[in-house]
Order: sequence, then C-alpha cells, then structure tokens
Amino acid sequence: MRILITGIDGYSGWALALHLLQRGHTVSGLDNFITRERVAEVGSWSATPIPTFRERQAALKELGLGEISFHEVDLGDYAATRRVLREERPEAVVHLGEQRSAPYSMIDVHHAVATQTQNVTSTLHLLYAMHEALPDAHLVKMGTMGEYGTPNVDIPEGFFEVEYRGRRDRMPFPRQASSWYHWSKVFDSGDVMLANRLWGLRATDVMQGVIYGTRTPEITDDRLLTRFDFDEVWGTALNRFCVQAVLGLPITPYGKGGQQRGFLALEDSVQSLTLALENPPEPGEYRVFNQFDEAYSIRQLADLVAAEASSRGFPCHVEASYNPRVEAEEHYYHPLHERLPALGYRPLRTLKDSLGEMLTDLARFRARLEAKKHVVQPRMDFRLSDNKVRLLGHPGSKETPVAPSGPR
Ligand code: USQ
Repeated sequence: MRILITGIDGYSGWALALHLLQRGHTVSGLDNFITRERVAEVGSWSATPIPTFRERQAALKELGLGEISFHEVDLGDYAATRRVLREERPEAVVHLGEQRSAPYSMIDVHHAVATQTQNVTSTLHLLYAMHEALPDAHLVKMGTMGEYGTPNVDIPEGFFEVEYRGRRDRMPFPRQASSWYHWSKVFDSGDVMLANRLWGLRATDVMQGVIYGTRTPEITDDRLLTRFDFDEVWGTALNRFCVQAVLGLPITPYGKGGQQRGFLALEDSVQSLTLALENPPEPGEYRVFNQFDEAYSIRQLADLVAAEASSRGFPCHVEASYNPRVEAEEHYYHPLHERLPALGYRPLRTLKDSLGEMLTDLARFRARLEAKKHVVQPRMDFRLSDNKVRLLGHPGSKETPVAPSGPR
C-alpha cells in the first residue's frame, strides 16, 4: 500500500515509517522539523542522538532497508500539502504532524494560540487536500485519550447510546479535555467527523494513550534511532521517570499521583496504527479506536520505575511534586478498547518488559541527559497564564526561561 505519514520525523512517525517499510509498504512523508526547533526552544534535546532526515534516508539505503520519499513541507501551506498528495498519491495518510505537548500549549497565550491554530489549520488543510486530490484515500488521524478527560463512567470508543427525556440516539461521547493542546485534538476530531459527513471521507480517529519506549524491533542500528524527549515540556510521564532514575533525580508523580492513564509501548502503537491501515474502514465510514494497552496510576508507574531502576543499579526514590496541572488526582477510569483487539491486536510488550530496555538504552546516552539535567524537574505551573513569570522568578534559577523567543 502507498502510505504517506505527516510528521514522519517525530517519535511515532519515524518508528511507524520503519515498520511499514519492513512490511513492504511504499512509504512517503512530510515534516517541517518544528518539533526539533521547539524542543530546543525549551532548552532541551532528544536523549537519543537523532540524525538529520537526509542522514536517515542515507542510512536506510546503506542498510538495504528501502527508500522513503520525503518532502520538507509545512501543513500550514495548503498548496504545498495538496501538491505532495498529488505527487505521492497515497492510498492512506497517517496524520501525526501536530504540536503534541500539553505543557507546551500551556506556557502562555502565544503558545496556546500557536498550538490551536496550527493543529486545527493543518488538519483542515489535510482534509481539504485529501478531498480534492484523493477522495477515496483513508485518513488515520492521531487523536488522544485525553480528549475524553476522566469522567465518572466508562469511556466508549467514540460514540455511545444516550436516552434523554424518553428518546434515544447514538452520539459522540462528551469531550472534557484539560489542556489547550488536548482541546485542539477535540476540534480536529469534530472536523474529521464533519468531513466524513460532508464528503464521505473514510477515516479512523485513533484516541491514543501515553506512549513510552526507546525502541522498536526495526531500530537495529543507532542511525535508525527515533527521538526520545525527557524534559518537563516534551517528555511524557514514564519516559521522564526513567530518565530521572538514570540521573539519580527524584521521580516526580504530580500531586496525589492517583491520575490514571492508558499506556502503550511505542512498538504497540506502531502495531495498532498498522492494523488500522491494513484493515481500512468501508468507503464513507468514520470509526474511532481507543488505543492503549494497560491503565496505571501515575504513582504506580513511579513505583514500578523506582523498583526496576534500583534493582539495576540506579538508586533512586519517588518524591511527589506539586501538580502543575489542573486535573483530577483521584478518579474512576475505565475506557473500553475492543475494536483493535477485534482486528487482531495483541500487545507485544508489557510495561514491565520495557523498563529494563529503556533504562539500559538511556544509560548509554547519560552524557546527553546530564547536559540537560536542569530541564527535567518540574518548574512550570499550568494554573498561571504566563509561565515565564514563574520561571524567571524561580529561586536560584539562572536558566533560560521556558520560552525566550515565543513559538514559531
Ligand atoms: N505526570 C506526572 N509527572 C511528570 C509528568 C507527568 O505525574 O513528571 C502526569 C501528568 O500530571 C498527567 C499524566 O502524568 O496526569 C500524563 O502526563 P504526560 O505528560 O505523560 O502526558 P500528556 O500530557 O497527557 O500527553 C501525552 C502526549 C500527548 C498525548 C497524550 C495521550 O504528550 O501527545 O496525546 O499523552 S493521553 O494522556 O492519553 O491524553
């Protein structure tokens, strides 16, 4: 199948590209490299030393793994987006090309606006470009479990049956996101649903949990490494906890740590997206998958990492941090995830399997982690409208504020 990945240079995008190539698909991609820039904006970098995209392409060739046709294109440019679709003529498009960090979107008004305008614009451009250039292609759009929030009832896969004042209907399950980023994904989901109603666009909306991991089986050479973020803004909980353990820093569950989320290994995320691609919806169908594997509380995660790290010679301890976010710290959490297993999804990795591998990988890159140690521990506060104030006033802080120059 011909598959185009937007955001192919990112954490999931690159790992997915390698897997699809290995399965014999024809892979093309686009990216504007903005994640590389934005991670630098907050003073950090990827724990894994990632080559430029050109070097990645050369490595694929040298290792005999195939070729990826690449376009340095910003999805904010409609004509360029449509041109790429016309040139590549993919049968499926995987849309990962968005600002993916909740903390980044909460830095201040400029970061909130950049996140929402860029994410919504890029999705709308892609929807229109697909409608014009590839009306029969399948869109796999990366959404997030965070769109649903943490309601006190089970979370269905996208839709549920409602009875209200004696009448029944099947309706989208309510969204209660808790960051400007997560709301941008809610808007995207609404737009994809509308494109499906208007034009019959065939789409899979993937509500994905928090991904973790340093590698997938296709990463057989350091030149094929995918990025791995660990700073307060771009790193996600489990990845950050492993880095904290390797650096001997306290592991920081926020608040009471009873926040529960669905987690899945990068390898299983790639597996799920591949299943969605290889089992497309019917023409005119819009479907929603909840994509995660195991649900844990943040405190459980922190304890698991601390135990595994200590047993491997990384002495560390868990130290609850103030919670910079506005979120329930103890709540019911029971999302359903039945549609991917019905397509054959079986988890390839458990969290416990992955921890050892992550710690070993990260220890190899300790020098890169040490160099950015000052951006790991929490300093932001989502409840403020401008985090620069807090950072500049942080006791003893000589560090660069989170966003010295503002978003591009
Ligand atoms: N957390 C801590 N300590 C930390 C970092 C995070 O306790 O040092 C907590 C947060 O308060 C939150 C939970 O861990 O309760 C998850 O936070 P996260 O930073 O790991 O992930 P999140 O902001 O939710 O976003 C990430 C990805 C995003 C994706 C989302 C899936 O960055 O792109 O959409 O996971 S989900 O969380 O299911 O919405």
